[in-house]
Amino acid sequence: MTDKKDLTFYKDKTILVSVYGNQTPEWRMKDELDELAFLAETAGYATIKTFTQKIQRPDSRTFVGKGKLEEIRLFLEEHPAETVIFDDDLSPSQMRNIENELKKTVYDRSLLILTIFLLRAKTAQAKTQVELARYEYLLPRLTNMWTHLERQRGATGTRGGSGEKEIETDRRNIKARITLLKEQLLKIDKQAQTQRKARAESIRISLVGYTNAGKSTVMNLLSKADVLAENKLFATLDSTVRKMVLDNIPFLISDTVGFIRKLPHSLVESFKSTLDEVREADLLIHIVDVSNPAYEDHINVVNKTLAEIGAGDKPILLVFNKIDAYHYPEDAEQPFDAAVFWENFKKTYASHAKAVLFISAKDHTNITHFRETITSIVKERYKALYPNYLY
Ligand SMILES: Nc1nc2c(ncn2[C@@H]2O[C@H](COP(=O)(O)OP(=O)(O)OP(=O)(O)O)[C@@H](O)[C@H]2O)c(=O)[nH]1
Ligand SMILES: [Mg+2]
Repeated sequence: MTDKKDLTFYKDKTILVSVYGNQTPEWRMKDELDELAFLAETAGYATIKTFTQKIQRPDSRTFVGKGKLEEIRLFLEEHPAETVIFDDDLSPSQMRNIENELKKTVYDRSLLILTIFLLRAKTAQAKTQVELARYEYLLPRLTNMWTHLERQRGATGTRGGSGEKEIETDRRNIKARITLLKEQLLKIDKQAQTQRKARAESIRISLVGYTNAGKSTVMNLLSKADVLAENKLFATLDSTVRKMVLDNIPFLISDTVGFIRKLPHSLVESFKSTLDEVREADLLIHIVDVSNPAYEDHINVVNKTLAEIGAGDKPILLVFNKIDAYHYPEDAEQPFDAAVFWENFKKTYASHAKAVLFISAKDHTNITHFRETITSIVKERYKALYPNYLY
């Protein structure tokens, strides 16, 4: 969460709204809200208040119940926040209803993630992919966007006929833009495909994982690359490929966009070509931030997303990172032996991966062992590919 002293750095204040099933445990609610606040912060919003509601199923009209919405409205009368961020996706009509009630700009989870991607896209490929995903998100919501604009202009009352006409023109323009972006992406994909073909002979390893797990830090540590690694969500949106040589055996290693809970489908779709690097890899190194209490959920999200992009059956090296920041259980046996602890931990995951490792990329703990494990897997793979080569 944001340090209160830092609030002035942010251009906008926001409130967060999240609903949970009746059975959701407190720690999970806290974790999901922390993640949402972190997403908001990455997009440039400081959270001043969170509202949660436990309900069986979201309200079809306003997502949260009537009473909760009124509570939010009253809070907004007293406090300066121009945006309200929901942790889930809202239907176009839910978003419209909520905006009408609150008279504020409403973000749902997809729009928030899209906004972050838009802010952070640097290369032509990433920019085109995000723009495509954004237009696809906007298309069914054009009426909402007009309401936004009218509110900004301070217009009141119902919209006149000209608004409807302009929405129709916008719709046509956006459709044309989507077609153009798709064509541009096809061209970019073709170039990338040619590049990847040139690499097809090499053994390829891809770093994958939940956003902020430490993939880029590991990439930099292993390959001396210079990928931006920072404490922000989605610091990386492109794939970076580096050549490495371990024990005289060359291979390629790539770092790419991280995954997150409820990643908008349009983004997964449009980032498919960035994720080709993952799909075509011989080995995936799955980096997990073990210091995050929700690391198990994160592992599941990553596995599910990998399956969704067609990379669900690749050999995996499971690497638990950030052991320096891990909170050991308070009821642990005394005297506490960390080595035994991790050995037991490993057993839980042994069947899920080719190997399970525990490292700290920050403190360089167990990195030699990590390199050795990669070397032996790469060697094994080379032997299978080139059985007559002398090792
Ligand atoms: N305490 C601790 N922090 C780490 C470690 N490894 C990485 N970090 C920090 O975790 C944050 C995220 O690291 P990145 O390498 O950018 O993570 P990423 O997985 O590439 O994240 P995205 O590109 O945003 O998906 C940074 O602030 C790192 O300094 C570690 O071993 N211990
Ligand atoms: Mg990264």
